[in-house]
Amino acid sequence: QRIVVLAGGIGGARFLRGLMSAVPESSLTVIGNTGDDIHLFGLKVCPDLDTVMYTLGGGIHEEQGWGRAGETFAVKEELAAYGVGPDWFGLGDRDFATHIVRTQMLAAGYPLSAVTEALCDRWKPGVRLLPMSDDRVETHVMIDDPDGAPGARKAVHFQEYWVRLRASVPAHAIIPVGAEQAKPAPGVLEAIAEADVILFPPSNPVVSVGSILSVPGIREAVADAAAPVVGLSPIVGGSPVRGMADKVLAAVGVESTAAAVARHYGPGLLDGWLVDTVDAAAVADVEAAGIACRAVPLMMTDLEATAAMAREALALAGEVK
Ligand code: GDP
Ligand code: FO1
Ligand code: CA
Repeated sequence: QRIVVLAGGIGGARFLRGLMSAVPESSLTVIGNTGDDIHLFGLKVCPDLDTVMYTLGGGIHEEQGWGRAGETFAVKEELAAYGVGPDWFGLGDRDFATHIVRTQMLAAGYPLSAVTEALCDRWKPGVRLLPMSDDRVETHVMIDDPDGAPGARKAVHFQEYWVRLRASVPAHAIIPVGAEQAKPAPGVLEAIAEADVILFPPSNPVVSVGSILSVPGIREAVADAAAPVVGLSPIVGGSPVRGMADKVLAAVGVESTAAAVARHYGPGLLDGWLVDTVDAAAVADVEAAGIACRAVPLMMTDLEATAAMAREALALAGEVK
C-alpha cells in the first residue's frame, strides 16, 4: 500500500511513528513542510524536515519534540559571547552539524530534495522524505508594528512569531513568501498521483499542511488524486493539543474547532475526517459539509494509541472509496 502523508513537525512526526507501527509493510512518502525554514548564522535550518527525520530516525529529543537528544549548546554560548544573534532560537551543537552539512551541499549546487535524501542516508527514517519544494518558501506572519505609525503592521518570520514572540500578539495574516513561484519538489506530484491513500496527520492546518498546499500544483494534485484523502483533527475540544494553531487559524478567519478545520480544507480536498471523541457532536456538521466523519480517540499519548489513530484513518479511507 502506497501512503502519502503531508506532514509538519511534531504532530506529523509523532503520527508517522504510529502509522509505521500500524502498517509496517506499507510504502510511505512524506511531503514535508519547508515554510518554517529559516537562515541563521549563514546556515539553512529546516525545522519540520529535521523533526520528521530525527523522530523516525531515533535522534529526537523526546520530551521537547524538536531538536536532538543529548544536546549541548557550546556553539550557541560562543556566539552569544561574540554578541552575535539572534539569541532567541536554540540551535544545539549536534543539530548545528545537520545545518552545516545541508548548507554546504546546497552551496555545492544540490537541491534541497537531494540534500534531504543524503541526510536521511544517516538517519534511515524508513520513509521517503520529500521537501514540498526545492525552492525557497518562508512563512511570514503579519503583526502590529509597535514602532510604526498607529495601525502600522509588519511581517515577521514565522519562527520569530512563534519562538521569539511565543504567538503572544495577534496574527493578522499568514504569508507563504515565495510559494507562488515555487514548484513541487521532484517526486511530489508523482507520489500523490500514484498513492493508494493520502493522509493529513494532525499537523497545523495553516502553517504546516496549509504551506504545503500553497505550492502551486500540490493542492490540485491532492484534489484530483484517485486515492481517498483522510485527515485527523489537530484541534481537540476547541483548542490545539499544543502550539499556536488557534492563533494562525484566527488569522485566516477559521474557528478553532475540529469541524471548522474540516470545512476549511473542504470536500474538494477531504473525503474523510477524524475528530476526537470529545468532539463527537461535530460529526454531523462535518458530514453535512460532504466529508465522511468519525469520532475516535485522537490523543497521541503513546505509540499504541497513535497506531490506533492511524488504523482508524486507513479504515475510513477504505470506506469512502
Ligand atoms: P509543528 O510543525 O511542530 O508545529 O507540528 P505539526 O504542524 O506537525 O503539528 C502541530 C499540531 O499537532 C498542533 O496543532 C497540535 O494541536 C497537534 N497535535 C499535537 N499533539 C497532538 C495529539 O496528540 N493529538 C492531536 N489530535 N493533535 C496533536
Ligand atoms: N522551538 C522553540 O520553541 N524554541 C527554539 O529555540 C527552537 C529551536 C529549534 C531549532 C531547530 C529546530 O529544528 C526546531 C526548533 N524549534 C524551536 C522548533 C520549531 O521552531 C517549531 O516547533 C516549529 O517550527 C513549529 O512549527
Ligand atoms: Ca512546523
